[in-house]
Amino acid sequence: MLKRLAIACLALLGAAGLASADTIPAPKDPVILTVTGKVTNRNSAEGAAFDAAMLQALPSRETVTNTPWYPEKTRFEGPIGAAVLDLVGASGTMLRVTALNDYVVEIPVADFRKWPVILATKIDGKPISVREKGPIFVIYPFDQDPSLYNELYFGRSAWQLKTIEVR
Ligand SMILES: Nc1nc2c(c(=O)[nH]1)N[C@H]1C(S)=C(S)[C@@H](COP(=O)(O)O)O[C@H]1N2
Ligand SMILES: [Mo]
Repeated sequence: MLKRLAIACLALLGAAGLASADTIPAPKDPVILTVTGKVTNRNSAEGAAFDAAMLQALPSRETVTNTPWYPEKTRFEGPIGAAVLDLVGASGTMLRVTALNDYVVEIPVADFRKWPVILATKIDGKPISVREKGPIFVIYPFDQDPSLYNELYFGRSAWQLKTIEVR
């Protein structure tokens, strides 16, 4: 009987451990990205808030590509968009992204599932300053799929990204 009780307690502790592993810790540094809307894993009233270190810890990609924004091939690096969506438990089909300059554009969630779109936080290995279209720049893998190299995807490449609303 006592043994059964002990096993039950351990099972409960195990479940609690898993649940806490799923929650997102509070940011320690300034928040640079907030994901709102249809998200289940939250760490603030608005949704899931990230500082630079939290984004840095996620699976990332390096995209080296020509772009309309820079005269030369440029190396971008940052978390994979799909990893961010998975972490926050996003369930919608559309992302309404907003930039510091109040630029707003809609990105289908399907884009993040189809391609390794990154939320670039580094350019040529260095953090992207706000003046240089940072701190976050949505970058499609133009290097991998040349069919992305057109106005539709340039328009979805929001720079100075601030919030993602999942709807
Ligand atoms: N933050 C922000 N991102 C943005 C835009 C913008 O005005 N603000 N314009 C978009 C559009 S429509 C295009 S074609 C490219 C143009 O970027 P550029 O104005 O730096 O050439 O960036 C996209 N990302
Ligand atoms: Mo555009």
